[in-house]
Amino acid sequence: MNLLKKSIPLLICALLVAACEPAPVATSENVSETVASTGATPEQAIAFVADAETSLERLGQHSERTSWVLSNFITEDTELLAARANEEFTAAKVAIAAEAARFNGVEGLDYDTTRKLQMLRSDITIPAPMDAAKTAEQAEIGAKMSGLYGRGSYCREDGTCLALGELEDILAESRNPGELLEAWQGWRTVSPPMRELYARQVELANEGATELGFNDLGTMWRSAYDMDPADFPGELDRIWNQVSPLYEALHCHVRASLQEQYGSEVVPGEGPIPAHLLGNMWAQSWENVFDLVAPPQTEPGYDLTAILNDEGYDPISMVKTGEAFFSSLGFEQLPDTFWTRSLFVKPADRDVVCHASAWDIDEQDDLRIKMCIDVNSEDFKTIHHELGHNYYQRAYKDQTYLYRNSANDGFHEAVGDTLSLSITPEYLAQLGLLDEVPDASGDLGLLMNQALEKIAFLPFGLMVDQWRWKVFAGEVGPEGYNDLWWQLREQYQGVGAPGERPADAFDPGAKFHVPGNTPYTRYFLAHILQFQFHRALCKVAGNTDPIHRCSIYGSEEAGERLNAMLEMGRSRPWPEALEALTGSSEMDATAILDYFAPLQAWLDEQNAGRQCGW
Ligand code: X8Z
Ligand code: ZN
Repeated sequence: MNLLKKSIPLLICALLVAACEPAPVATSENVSETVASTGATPEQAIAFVADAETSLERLGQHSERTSWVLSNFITEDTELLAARANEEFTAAKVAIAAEAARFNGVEGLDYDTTRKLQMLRSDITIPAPMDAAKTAEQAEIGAKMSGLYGRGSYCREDGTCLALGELEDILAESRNPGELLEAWQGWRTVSPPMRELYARQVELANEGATELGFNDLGTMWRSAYDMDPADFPGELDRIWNQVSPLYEALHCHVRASLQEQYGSEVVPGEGPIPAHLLGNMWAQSWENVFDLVAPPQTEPGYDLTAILNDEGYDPISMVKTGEAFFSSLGFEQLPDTFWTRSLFVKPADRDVVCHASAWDIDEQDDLRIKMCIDVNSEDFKTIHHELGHNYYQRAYKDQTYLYRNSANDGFHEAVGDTLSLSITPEYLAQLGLLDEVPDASGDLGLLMNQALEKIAFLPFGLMVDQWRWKVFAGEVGPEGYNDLWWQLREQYQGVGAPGERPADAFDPGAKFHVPGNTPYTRYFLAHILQFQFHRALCKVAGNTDPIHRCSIYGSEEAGERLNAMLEMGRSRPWPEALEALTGSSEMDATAILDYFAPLQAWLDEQNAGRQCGW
């Protein structure tokens, strides 16, 4: 599924686990040194990779199916079945990673074999130790934590219980600080039981990572970017430094506006913004407080949620509209099975994982999404996000197994969002959803709305893994998890916990991707990349307007350019894929800064005389 879990499956070493040597990877962040060749030949390496791909593909598909059933039907049985399949898959991945060490230092290896061996050594999100009991324990912990999250709800003393979706609605709609606080704290009652499970999982995964020659799991995660993992954090800092002044300007204006709404008792003029007031359960995007912070007399010009409802849209027609966007770029329609096998609506009679995801069950045509769609603007965009995963998956389906993935994980998360940036007033008018295109005087409102979603997200997208990397590196133990979480939220986002947190709180666990073990830096990268993609595709489409007014809808030229990158999958290092689409091989934030330039100017005016920062 994507939430990119290119879970790879097993083989060869299964019976040889004890005999397999760890596979050191030569980077400056690692303890191990590259070992000399064991006398293996290039031909043996080619055969090893081919066998590994066959085996992993078979096990991966099985694991994917059990995860699909679990996510659509959470019970003790499906948890157990998924855990078993995952255990088998992880054991296979680890065994193969270890055995790949046989080929370290072999001379004369071709490009693909070298690249694939490196992927086999390091692309395991949660490696297990090479001890069968520990592998099983780890798989059970994973299933348990996902179950705690998926089934989680907040029950009041009077016995009424609220699911995450209902609590999120309160966060989005209420303007009553007491109600907001209750919903915010309520959802965080699901995560304290996860803390010890998480700590044990970290211990086991770190043991697995070190057995494979990595310093810790964080190093392993940072090894997936076609560069020395030691350089990756600096690359993130470089990009963050480009955009942080814009974030700080937005933060300053939003804090001042929230203070007007709630008073300085609730929102002090200096310091972090209390996390329950930003319209979102994790304060990760702030578009639900648009009405409180919007530039005066600059409506966004329309309310997409109201339009979708007035025009009688339902979940299926929303997805059809997303599909039609891709069709307008020249992509083939989705297969019939997409429509019969996907989950579009929250079932009334059972627990499902509502967090949206896209699936590629057989790595050929069996594409699906799983979402609990509500008819609103946010879900309309999320549909495009998920379809972006599916179209990427289909574009690279003719690659060999290990290359059936995105250039880096940020690319996968960026594709659908790139199309969402083209949901402009012009596009809505083309669909007949707007009678006339609002003039440029409404742009500031539109830009504010986008910034509340995209700019507000950036430091959150960054800090989740800054937390995990420190946890994986052993910088804090379980008793320090929560304090570190809030320290980083303050540092990056300027957002603070509303009041003291209970001693047993494990607030990171209340965010899907932590119990679900989905790396999160990908979303930070995606928020940068999607603007680079958008700017490049707008140029290909012949757009001459400012890029915030550009829609690539209907441009087959843009579709072709996009597809040229998508079909490369992961066969080449990501800078080459980026260059194929944008002409540049560097991730950089100038496109996002260009897009928001008019808003930045307006924010700077508003903030003149205000005390900004936290
Ligand atoms: O998890 C997602 C997608 C599925 S890959 C819905 N996103 C992140 C989140 O919800 O926290 C998209 C934006 C960030
Ligand atoms: Zn995604």
